[in-house]
Amino acid sequence: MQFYALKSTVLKVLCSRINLAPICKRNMACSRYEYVKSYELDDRILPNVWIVIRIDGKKFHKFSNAHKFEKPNDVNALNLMNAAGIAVMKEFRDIVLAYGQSDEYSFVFRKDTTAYKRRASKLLTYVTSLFSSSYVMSWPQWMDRQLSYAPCFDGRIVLYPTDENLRDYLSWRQADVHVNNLYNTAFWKLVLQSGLTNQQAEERLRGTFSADKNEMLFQEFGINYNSLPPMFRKGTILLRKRVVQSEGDDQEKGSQAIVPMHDDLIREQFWREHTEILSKYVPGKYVSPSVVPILLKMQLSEESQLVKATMS
Ligand SMILES: Nc1nc2c(ncn2[C@@H]2O[C@H](COP(=O)(O)OP(=O)(O)O)[C@@H](O)[C@H]2O)c(=O)[nH]1
Ligand SMILES: [Mg+2]
Repeated sequence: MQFYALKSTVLKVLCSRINLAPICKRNMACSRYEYVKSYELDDRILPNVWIVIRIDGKKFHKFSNAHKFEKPNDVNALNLMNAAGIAVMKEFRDIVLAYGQSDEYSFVFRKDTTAYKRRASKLLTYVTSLFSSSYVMSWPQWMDRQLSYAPCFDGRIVLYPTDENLRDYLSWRQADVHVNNLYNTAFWKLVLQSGLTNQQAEERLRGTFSADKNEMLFQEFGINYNSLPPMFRKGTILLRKRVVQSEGDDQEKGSQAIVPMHDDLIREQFWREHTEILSKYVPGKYVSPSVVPILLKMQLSEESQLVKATMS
């Protein structure tokens, strides 16, 4: 044992003299600096857990003002976020669901994904940078103003061991939209329509409950909160689906697409309708509605152009 240890020390010294790493194998291009690689940590994520990556815009309060987003909700800016979310989901096929609202997006990877050997830093940085670059690339398609400076997004990974934890996470994000959107809708009505200052509007809303804000919107502004666009009230859920024209169509023949929805995912009904999320991960069937959502229409027309191009 001692002899072996001595031999290996001698080997290390010799190797360092001739500029070779001590663990160099024959025919391997190594240098004495190679050992620094061993300082890199193994950040592989535990097996069999839901991996959620959430990105969030940096100082979007300022970014949205600088780019004159409509208040409280800018439909084009939200669709731009959705377009970037779709780009990420197209690239990472192990994402089974994504959920976006305001300046944030959450991406849920299937429990058994082996993408990038489940290395946390690889997954997090790829998703965050692809989202950011797609946001910038898609900007001109959605916004009629110039992008005046580069937006950036932070990213985090959260792991959830059970389906219940995952559902609670998504419910938490969707409940957040409801609370914020109700408040913001009331706040901006008071400011933009009733002429209150920001501070006066804040004071008026301080200590109020949801029911009070609903009542105020209805009585003072004739707005039934529940009739506002579902994207504003519920955020956007992205699911991988096979799109067919009618219920009787064969699912396998449908085009695969990332379908945006604005359903209530807190309810059991959502999980009963989309059983593939928590089970076998094969894209479920989606019957195209008469009014096809713009983000879906864009994908279907991209696909038909691709078919035309390969046929010609
Ligand atoms: N006007 C407008 N602002 C938005 C919209 N979506 C997001 N924002 C802004 O983005 C902010 C996002 O919140 P948060 O991440 O907590 O704040 P941040 O630290 O400034 O990014 C909101 O408070 C809004 O100011 C939108 O559709 N319209
Ligand atoms: Mg933010």
